[in-house]
Amino acid sequence: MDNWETAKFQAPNVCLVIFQNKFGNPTGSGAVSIADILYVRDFIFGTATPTSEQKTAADVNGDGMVNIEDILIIKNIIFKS
Ligand SMILES: [Ca+2]
Repeated sequence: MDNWETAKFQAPNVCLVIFQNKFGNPTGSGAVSIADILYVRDFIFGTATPTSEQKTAADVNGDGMVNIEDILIIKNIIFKS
């Protein structure tokens, strides 16, 4: 069982919310990819302004801020899948 499977088992309601918020996928493409990292980078550097939905999707650790920590988590999602 991988971490995602474990999370679904332990907190199915939280995972449903994450799914609805397009967790880690601010581009809204339906899959988490390098493009999402570039998007989040643009949010951090202020060269792109996220919608509230994109900000929620980019804030993968849910701390209310979009920063390098979120990029590192998205990177882990990409390379562990
Ligand atoms: Ca965050």
